[in-house]
Amino acid sequence: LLKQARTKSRLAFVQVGDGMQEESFLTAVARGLSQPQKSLPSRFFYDEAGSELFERITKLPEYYLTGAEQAILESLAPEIIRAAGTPLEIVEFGSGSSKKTRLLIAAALEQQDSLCYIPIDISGDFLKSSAESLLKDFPGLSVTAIAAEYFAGLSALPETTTPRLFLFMGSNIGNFTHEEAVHFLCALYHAMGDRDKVLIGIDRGKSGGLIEAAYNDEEGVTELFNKNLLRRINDELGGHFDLASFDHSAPFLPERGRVEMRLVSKKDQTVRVDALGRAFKFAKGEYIHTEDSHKYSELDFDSLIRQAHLSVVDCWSDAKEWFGLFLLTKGA
Ligand code: AVI
Repeated sequence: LLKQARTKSRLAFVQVGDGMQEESFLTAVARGLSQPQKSLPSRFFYDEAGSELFERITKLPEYYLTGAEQAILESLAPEIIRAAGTPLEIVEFGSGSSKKTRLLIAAALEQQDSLCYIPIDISGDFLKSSAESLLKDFPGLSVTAIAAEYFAGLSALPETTTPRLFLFMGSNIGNFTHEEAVHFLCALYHAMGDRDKVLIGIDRGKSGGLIEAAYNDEEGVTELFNKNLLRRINDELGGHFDLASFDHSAPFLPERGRVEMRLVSKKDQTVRVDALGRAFKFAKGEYIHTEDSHKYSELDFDSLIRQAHLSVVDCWSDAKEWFGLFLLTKGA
């Protein structure tokens, strides 16, 4: 009981109000399914079930991204923390289970007695359970968990005088369009103090076959993850989607430098969504665009961050050079 109380006093939980968030699921579905090219924002994948499915994806043999990033951190976390400079606080966008972050937290606590970790994630339940498990394992840690989307989370950050290391790992930045990525990095730039740094995980350009396999796994977990959007519409908005009437598709498009996740209608069909009081028509072969996952060459990444007045101070790769971690600072 005492141990529980001790971890509780080191945990602060901030739930950012709905008014601060981007458009609601209801509005996004109404808008996204009314466009000539139907689409749904990928951030709605991550309710509790979706976050768990994503965790399963990270353990799939085909999904090389997590393993490659983990391998870099396993051998280089202390070096990364040293390059970032201590003492520091760690802020993480899209923290999920915080599994890989453990390595950075452990490395930071080797170099400073206490550490404040601020994970920002849209899945509040997931955030709470991972914070509790971190607090149990790291006595020197305190956690301020912020349940919010990225931009809202950024404006909810507490004031501090300690330099911060902002983490945006797992190729999460790849799910932004280039414009959105620049917009987000600019917002981050403005939230950063002069001594703050950013660590960004990038899925580097590589053979299309390897990339496509990662998004079309044998076990079909990515398919379930993709279809979780339709399941959410059914459960939360009174949708009548028959999940079996849609195919998961995830082609790699080299000319766009990205994988596109799609849900392809297997037949002509009309689907009602009760909460919207309307129905949506799908022609056979028509698809809902559900996610972009960009893969970056070093050159393209460099030009992206320059638009936000950030520059690379250091970078680390796995042995196969499939994944890169880039440490950025303000200025040229
Ligand atoms: C979270 N994000 C970086 C993943 C990706 O690879 O783009 C989401 C994902 N989509 C399908 N599989 C995994």
